[in-house]
Amino acid sequence: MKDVHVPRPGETLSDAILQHLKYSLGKDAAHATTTDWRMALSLAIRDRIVDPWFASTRATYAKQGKRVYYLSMEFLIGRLLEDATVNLGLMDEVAEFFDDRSLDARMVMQDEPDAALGNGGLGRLAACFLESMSTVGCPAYGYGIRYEHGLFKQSFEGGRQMEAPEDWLTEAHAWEFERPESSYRIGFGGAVKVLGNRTVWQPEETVLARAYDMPMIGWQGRWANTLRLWSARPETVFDLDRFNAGDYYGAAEPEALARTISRVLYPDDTTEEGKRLRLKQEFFFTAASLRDILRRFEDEYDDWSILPSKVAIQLNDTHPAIAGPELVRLLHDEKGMDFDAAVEAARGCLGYTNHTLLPEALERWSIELMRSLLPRHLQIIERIDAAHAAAHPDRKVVLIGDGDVQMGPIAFTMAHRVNGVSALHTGLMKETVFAELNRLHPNRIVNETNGITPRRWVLAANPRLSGLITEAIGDGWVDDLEELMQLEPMADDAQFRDEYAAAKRANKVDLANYLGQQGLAVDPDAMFDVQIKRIHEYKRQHLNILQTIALWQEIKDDPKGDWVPQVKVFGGKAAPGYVFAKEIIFLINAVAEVINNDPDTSHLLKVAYPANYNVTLAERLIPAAEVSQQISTAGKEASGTGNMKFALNGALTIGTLDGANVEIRELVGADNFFLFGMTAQEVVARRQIDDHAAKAIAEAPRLKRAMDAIASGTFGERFASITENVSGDDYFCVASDFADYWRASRDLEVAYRDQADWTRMAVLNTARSGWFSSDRTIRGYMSDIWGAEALSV
Ligand code: 26V
Repeated sequence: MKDVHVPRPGETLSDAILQHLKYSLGKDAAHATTTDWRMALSLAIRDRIVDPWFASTRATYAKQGKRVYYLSMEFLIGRLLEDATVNLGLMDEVAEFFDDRSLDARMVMQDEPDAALGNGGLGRLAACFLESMSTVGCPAYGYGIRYEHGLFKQSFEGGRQMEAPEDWLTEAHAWEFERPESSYRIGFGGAVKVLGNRTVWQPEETVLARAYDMPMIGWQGRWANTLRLWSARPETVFDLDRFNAGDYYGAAEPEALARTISRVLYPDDTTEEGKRLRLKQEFFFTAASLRDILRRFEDEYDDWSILPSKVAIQLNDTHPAIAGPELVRLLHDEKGMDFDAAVEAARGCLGYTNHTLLPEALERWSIELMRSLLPRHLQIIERIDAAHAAAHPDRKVVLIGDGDVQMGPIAFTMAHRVNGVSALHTGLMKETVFAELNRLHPNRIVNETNGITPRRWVLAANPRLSGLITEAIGDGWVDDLEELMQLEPMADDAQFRDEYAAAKRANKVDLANYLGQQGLAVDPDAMFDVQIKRIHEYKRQHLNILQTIALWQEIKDDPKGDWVPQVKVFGGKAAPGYVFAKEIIFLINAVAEVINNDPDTSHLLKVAYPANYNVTLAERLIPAAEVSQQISTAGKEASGTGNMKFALNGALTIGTLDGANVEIRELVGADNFFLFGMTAQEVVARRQIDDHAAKAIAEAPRLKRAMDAIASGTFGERFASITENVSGDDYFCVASDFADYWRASRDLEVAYRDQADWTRMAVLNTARSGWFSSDRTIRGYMSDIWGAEALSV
């Protein structure tokens, strides 16, 4: 997209939009489509970002301080126009502009493609961090991959998940600037040669990494950082000889092969798939980012030993963990630094965040794969492993073992700080996966509990609540979220509660209308209960649906009873290869089909499962939610971040003592949180009991009845894989937690009947959740891990 319009000083936003419509897009207002308006608005907003963006870069250079580089395979940024508009304080002006033309600003903004360059929590966290780093003035760059296709689009056919490719780049957007001058040659394979006293890697295959930059503007436009995404392209675009010989497909082959690397996001957040391509993607973006980082350093300094005082590199999970060996290779092989000094310098720069304890998600690569793609890195890893062994002769942990290169231990040994993402998770890291490494390096593991950006997740997503809060306590809360504490006394103020409840009710009406458009009528006065996240056994959507079936059965026994009408909302995608998760989706849809069409109960209980859950849908669901389902098997959810979004927006949590639920409960108060289930320790003990699931089912007649209904075909298919799993091995303890979950669910309903008290608890959730701002998290990383200072322009 060429921007041919140059903004003039003093030009109003509305002039700028019209100018762009005319001169950048070549359209006149009478014939402009929604996309034309959206692009004209985007360009006008973008013009207002460029100056603060340049000013931030200048301030960063002038200060010569430490810069932060956040390396992540995923950035689930969603739509950017609304974020940018809100952060520049231009929302009212934009709304007015479109009002005047009988257009709806929100609709215009929702025309933007939702960039789904991530799978779930880890990618969305990276996006919140980008926004917070800009808001607090942390000089930082995000580095990732410019996937042509983000996370697949989900639809349902006969209740089953279907996947279609996502295509965000085919739709126009205004946020990226191509940087052809920033291209690096990235190699794979080949051989390692020793030339004199130097070791040289001679790759056999190379691709180019080309940079695309997106500005990330912070609150009130105070600071803007850059998200730099790498796109893979061939060194030779085209094989002319093959073309001339009539081999047209063959002629295009080099291009197709190279581009494959940045073609598509891996849609799996638990298993290691497509290993070779995945490792290539990881090395591709990590190597390009490191070259860029060193190039910038070299422009300013000539002493490699000060690298750790100028550069902090954060590894978002092990996906960029090859950064350790690659940085050592660059410093030692290419810059001539002594090997041990290179290792020390690399470690001084690197930090590693762990996001999961699930064994199947811990990355390992076979030695053969590593040798064939990254032969020099394998040697470097062997040497680092040997040095570690020499320093700790009694150590059992190895970087290469069981035929595999172990990325977790590599990330750990190559980082000066390793962090978990909630207090519980960090504790479990110390006791389990990294127990020995923690003993050898006792001060390396730190905790940085996750957070979420209040600009997107309250201010932009929930304008009704935001307006009410600002009216009550001013707008300081937007960048100092703990100011929400001032709302606490208002929990006892009947008038404030009424206004708070009215905002929630209006959000529920919006959601009811949206679901209505999709063919599901729901009562906006029912209790809105929401579980949105990736579908996974440990997250236990099947526990929720079993409880829903049991509730439906009880209502059917006594349809005239005094029930709390409720809408159970599910949202989420399953990895395409994750058969059990897809079965859970099928079961939820099958149950919905029966319950929603049951004339005895459908006024009391509905199940909604809108397809294609993404950031945009989350922004719709969370403000309307009254109950937040956070029901993972304790010890399995590293943190969760949805749980924080719900609490801030005034939904009450029903949850286990898992991940950040623990901290949410401590902060909002145990009385304002519906706790159930076993602790992480109890789960481990429970699994030792023979037939624990069968025993639990024998003691929970409601669960038995719900399972029998499934098995007898009440919902069409019999879903044997699910019932057999829950009554058999039941690793995730669905059966053992069921009875207590049922109890807590009924407690919720009792509480819901007292609307004034419910609202009081909701207000307290909002008031006491300010600590979960990602601004707080980022400040924690800056002081505990990065040693970086905030700047301002
Ligand atoms: C692993 C893999 C394996 C190969 C294929 C692609 C892929 C993509 C992602 C992952 C790791 C996923 C780890 C993850 O997303 N963890 C989540 O991180 C959130 C942010 O810290 C946290 O709130 C969630 O509890 C945690 O599950």
